Amino acid sequence: MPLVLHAGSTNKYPFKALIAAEYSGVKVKLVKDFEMGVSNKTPEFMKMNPIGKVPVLETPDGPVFESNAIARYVTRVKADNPLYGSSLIEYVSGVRIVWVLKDLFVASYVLKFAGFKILCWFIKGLFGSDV
Ligand SMILES: N[C@@H](CCC(=O)N[C@@H](CS)C(=O)NCC(=O)O)C(=O)O
Repeated sequence: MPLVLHAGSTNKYPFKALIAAEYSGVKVKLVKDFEMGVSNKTPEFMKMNPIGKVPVLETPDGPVFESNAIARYVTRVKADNPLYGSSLIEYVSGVRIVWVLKDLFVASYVLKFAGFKILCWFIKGLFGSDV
């Protein structure tokens, strides 16, 4: 029986779980007729995720929310999944890439918004405060 994923079909977050499921050979299907802002505010949905956000995965172990947690759940459903690497060191290398990329992403995001101010401070430092 496929695991049921609650989210709209155009939402970016469930893609993580769907991609992980595809690579792992685990069956996951999107819930039918999901309507953002309606389906995720029903009492049944709020029981699965009290924050009311999607995606949520229904599993035999209970509901799982947060897209990265769902992707990991889906991946771990398959025993000895090669996505986890064939050894502990391979697994750690994979995890490390994720965190390095996340740090880079956060750094680039901060720079995008703070970059101009940092540049101004830098120029002021170089040429004095009249710039
Ligand atoms: N960190 C969460 C983010 C999920 C998220 O932001 N979901 C949005 C959809 S894009 C949502 O459900 N928003 C509805 C709401 O906040 O009421 C994850 O990765 O699952």
